[in-house]
Amino acid sequence: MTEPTRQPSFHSGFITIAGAPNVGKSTLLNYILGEKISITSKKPQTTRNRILGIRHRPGSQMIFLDTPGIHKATKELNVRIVDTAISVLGDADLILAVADVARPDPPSENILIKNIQAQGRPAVLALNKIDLVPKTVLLEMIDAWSGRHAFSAIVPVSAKHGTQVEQLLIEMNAALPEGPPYFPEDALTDLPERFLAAEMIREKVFRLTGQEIPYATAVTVERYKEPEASGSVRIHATIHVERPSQKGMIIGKGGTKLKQIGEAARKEIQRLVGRKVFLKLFVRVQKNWSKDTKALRRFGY
Ligand SMILES: Nc1nc2c(ncn2[C@@H]2O[C@H](COP(=O)(O)OP(=O)(O)OP(=O)(O)O)[C@@H](O)[C@H]2O)c(=O)[nH]1
Ligand SMILES: [Mg+2]
Repeated sequence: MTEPTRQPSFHSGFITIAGAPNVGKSTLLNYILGEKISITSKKPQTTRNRILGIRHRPGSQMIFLDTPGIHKATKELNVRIVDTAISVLGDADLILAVADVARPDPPSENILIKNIQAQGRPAVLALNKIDLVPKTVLLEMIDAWSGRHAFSAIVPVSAKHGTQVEQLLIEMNAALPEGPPYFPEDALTDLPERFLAAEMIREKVFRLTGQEIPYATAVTVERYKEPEASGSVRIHATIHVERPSQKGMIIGKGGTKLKQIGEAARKEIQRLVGRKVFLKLFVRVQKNWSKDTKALRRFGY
């Protein structure tokens, strides 16, 4: 009698990327995917929704869920985005906790650890931004973190430079359960282009405006018209702010700021959809939207 041939096992699962604000979660996701789908900026609380991205490897499919930064929130918008992050932890087969070695944030990290322990799922820790600290500091960090929670693995990385990200992927692969692929082989995300377009516009507002402006901003897409044949994608989008003074700052002197935002966003969207994009931006005041439950829901939070 012949032995039945054993298929090599396939591993798959959902990996929730979680951590304090600004630690580099979205930068890490983009590096892993080799494609920018999650917006990033120097300012905390950039990500506001669950962002799904799929990494296909021989023998595995890793479905990443990027989340907003977990912290002690007081403002209604932030309370909501932290709730989103914590609920996505519950969808995970594996949690990828991310921490910043250059700027520890113990209060937020403690909330993260508490929630990981409440979920009782396996977790791998990426200690990010190792390019910013000397080795001695890093070794102390590894030591301190290994005493805080029983992570399956702790991997020092630099998401910005890609250092040790392959090692991190190998550790995560090992921690994933056996299972079939959940998405087709060429799928990158489940997010509609319309949503990603709004996000790219929001990123440019985060990167190109100062003070409270990014936090007073939401973006909606009113019109997203696919081209007939090889024409351009036509997008009409609105940047919502809370006060007339903020509207003035988004538009800038002679419309220069809005033009800058539109041009940078258009290039990003074009790269993402692989077609020429025509983008028209509007700015509207929606008084105190970030404290208005109905408006928050309308803006997708
Ligand atoms: N030097 C250095 N900077 C990094 C690294 N990874 C991310 N950054 C920077 O850290 C900042 C925050 O990165 P994000 O990816 O937006 O961080 P995040 O954790 O997604 O932030 P939120 O969505 O606000 O919670 C950006 O300016 C990144 O360029 C790294 O490995 N080294
Ligand atoms: Mg982010």
